[in-house]
Amino acid sequence: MGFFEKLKGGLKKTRESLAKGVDNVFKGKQVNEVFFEQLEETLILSDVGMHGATEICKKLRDVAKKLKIIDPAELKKEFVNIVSEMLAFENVEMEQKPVGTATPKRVILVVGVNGVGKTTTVGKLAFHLKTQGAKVSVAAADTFRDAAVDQLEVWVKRADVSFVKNQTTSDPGAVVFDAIKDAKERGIDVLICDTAGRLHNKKNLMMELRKIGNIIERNCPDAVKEVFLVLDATTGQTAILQAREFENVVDITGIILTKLDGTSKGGVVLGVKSELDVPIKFVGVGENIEDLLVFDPGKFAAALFE
Ligand SMILES: Nc1nc2c(ncn2[C@@H]2O[C@H](COP(=O)(O)OP(=O)(O)OP(=O)(O)O)[C@@H](O)[C@H]2O)c(=O)[nH]1
Ligand SMILES: [Mg+2]
Repeated sequence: MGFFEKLKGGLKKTRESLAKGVDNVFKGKQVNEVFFEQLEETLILSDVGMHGATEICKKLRDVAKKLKIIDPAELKKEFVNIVSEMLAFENVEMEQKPVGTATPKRVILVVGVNGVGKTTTVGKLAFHLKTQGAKVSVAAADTFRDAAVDQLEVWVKRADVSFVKNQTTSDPGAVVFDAIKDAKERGIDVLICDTAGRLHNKKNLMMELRKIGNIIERNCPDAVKEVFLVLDATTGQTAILQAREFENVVDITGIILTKLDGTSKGGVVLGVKSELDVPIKFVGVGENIEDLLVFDPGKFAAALFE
């Protein structure tokens, strides 16, 4: 299956709700106040959120006025353009070149609350980067949940990449430290660190993440450091609230939105972009290793609305 078909397939439920609702509005007779009110309401009800819905409608109003469009069908194309422009982000960090000859060149910390799909995503991401030719290693820094290391190891085997674990320690920072050392010895390009989604309490979790971040900073000063926040699309607007909490603790460089395939709340993608100043880097559209897609704003908007 091609990239676009896969994306479209993953968005099936969202297409059935959000895209259908939007289509109905655009079937209206005339672009007027009622039209914009209906569009805004449809977007808000489809997890785009108040902020995103208002932004889209304001831009669309401006375009309609400027181009003197009164036929809704004609305005649809502009709507898709606005959505893809809104989702676009200037800095494509995955392509940013690391400085000097750092090893590892890139360290990715994967964070998020429990159950959102971190470990699965680490496996998929390792596979994706390996397929692109990178030498990848994965660190099992979820030392909290008993089965976490074994679960990750299954993914690492599937992806066929290096793995660093230490089941004798409960200190995730120690595992990351070991993994960095190992990565330097082996000449690893990208080190991906899985983390716990739950500790004894939220404060503990956030403090641990900050500590891990400091260890990476101190031991890999020249590497490109990324923090990917994993959000579960099925939780809709709650995902945005979670992101705000993590934003206070770590510098999130990208968002990975998982489980798009299982939800009609895919509209949250638009909300994420409009509410948080962080780019969406990947979307998860299934439970298999190749079910992680690089987020492409134009293709996403097209797959959803065309
Ligand atoms: N359908 C679907 N399921 C997914 C996707 N990503 C993850 N999952 C499922 O979500 C469940 C939780 O995934 P994990 O990777 O264990 O989540 P986690 O964030 O590591 O969980 P904790 O380690 O407990 O915090 C698993 O059953 C995954 O198969 C996705 O894109 N689509
Ligand atoms: Mg996990």
